[in-house]
Amino acid sequence: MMTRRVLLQSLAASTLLLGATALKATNEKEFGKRKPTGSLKGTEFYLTIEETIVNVTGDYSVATTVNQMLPGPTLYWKEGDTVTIHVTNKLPVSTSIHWHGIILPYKMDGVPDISYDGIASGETFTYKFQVNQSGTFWYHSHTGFQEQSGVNGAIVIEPKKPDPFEYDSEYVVSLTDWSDEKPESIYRKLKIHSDYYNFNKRTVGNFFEEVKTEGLSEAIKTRKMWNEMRMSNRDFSDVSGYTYTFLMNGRTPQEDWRALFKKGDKVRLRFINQSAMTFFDVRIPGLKLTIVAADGNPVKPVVVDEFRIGVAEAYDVIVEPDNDAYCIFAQSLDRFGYAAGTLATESNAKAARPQMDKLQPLSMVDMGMGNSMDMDGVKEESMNTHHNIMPMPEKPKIPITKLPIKWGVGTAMRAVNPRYRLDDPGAGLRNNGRKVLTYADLKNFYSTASEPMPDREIVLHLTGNMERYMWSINGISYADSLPLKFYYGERVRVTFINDTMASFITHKK
Ligand SMILES: [Cu+2]
Repeated sequence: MMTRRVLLQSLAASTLLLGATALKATNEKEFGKRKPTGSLKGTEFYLTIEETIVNVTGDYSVATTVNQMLPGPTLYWKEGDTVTIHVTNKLPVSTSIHWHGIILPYKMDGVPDISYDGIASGETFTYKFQVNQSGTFWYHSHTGFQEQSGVNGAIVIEPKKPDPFEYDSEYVVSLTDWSDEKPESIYRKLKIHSDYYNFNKRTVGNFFEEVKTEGLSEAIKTRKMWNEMRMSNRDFSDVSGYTYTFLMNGRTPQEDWRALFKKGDKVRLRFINQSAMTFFDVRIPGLKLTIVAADGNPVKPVVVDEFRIGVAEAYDVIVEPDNDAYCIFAQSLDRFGYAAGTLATESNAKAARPQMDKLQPLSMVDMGMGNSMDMDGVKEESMNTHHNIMPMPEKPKIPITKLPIKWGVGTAMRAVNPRYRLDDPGAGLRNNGRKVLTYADLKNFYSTASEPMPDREIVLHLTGNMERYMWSINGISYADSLPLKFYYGERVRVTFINDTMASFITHKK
């Protein structure tokens, strides 16, 4: 446990971190209190990135913050405006801000070593670009692990012409995963033991349960198969609630972030997953959720009870609450914890918190193996019966560029027969008695201006070695990779096949 004194000693011992003035200005009572996440509006913005002492879990810890807020301030822009954003780096190291999903000139994109040099310690970089879209987005540092330790915030862009749906009030609901541990230390532990934070691995007790339900020989076979694959079917996420506290708009479940509404109002909730590694399953017991936009783009409304939100995704949801209070409940995919808040008519109305769902073991299907594997006599049907998976729809023939895959220690597994799974709610959400959103439910509201068919398709395999915590594309690490060649004006479809059991985010622009 880190006490304030130890922290101060470690601060004093290191040459980095807060200036003396910041420490002096913080009196004992205020120490560790967090500024609530505020918002900034207009066309000119000033953001300062610095280290701030915070108390999220009961212990003092150091966050990298934007304007001393965790998460950073929500930026309100207007479609058509030109925005100017001055970002000052008061960290001892370099930083950057990347505008996630925003279409802009590449020099304004904020990715160090690709679009600019980053922002050196002590410097200010001014971003300036026209805003040519609308909806719910976010920004984050693209340097080191600063996004994990706090450099992230929401962006809300008001459209030129009204959105194709109605609402009376709105809130941003940002989800993050906070750790008092330095992200560098989490990463180091994962490099040494990839299952460091995963305590869900099978135990002897589980084995005897399996023997009861499956019989001895089946249980041994299953166990042997998983062991041969050198992984666990409880391996949901690498960094679990053991180190993470899940936050809703920067508040812990105990602090209970609250949003007020008037009965009869339609409330627009802009959910953004600003976490570093956590997928959340979100629901508001007692309310139907109408999904009206995904990643900033309006979709044909879909009514569901629950949705899974991956890292960096955003969903706009409309609810029509008519009781006094509801719980906004976002449990982590590994069921180690949850972020939660309250939607209420008055500030002290309370809503019951649901129980977290039980963990369902992963199946071979969850690993993208479908029924193509026949390992040690394990019947394909037994792995595939609990839900239906549609076959890959037949694609019109277009030229496909398949790049060679480099096999080696970094390419530990391969999805032999990847399947169409966009209509699958996903591990832990199948047959749970609730209507769960799937990617197949998402249809763009406005048709695209471009031709529906691409000129060319490029297939890329996301590869890796879970045990070594090594990740690559087509077996080639970033350091050794060559750029993909696109021709100016061509329309390309890039298909990613995830050969690993890990989840990935792909940036799309
Ligand atoms: Cu991003």
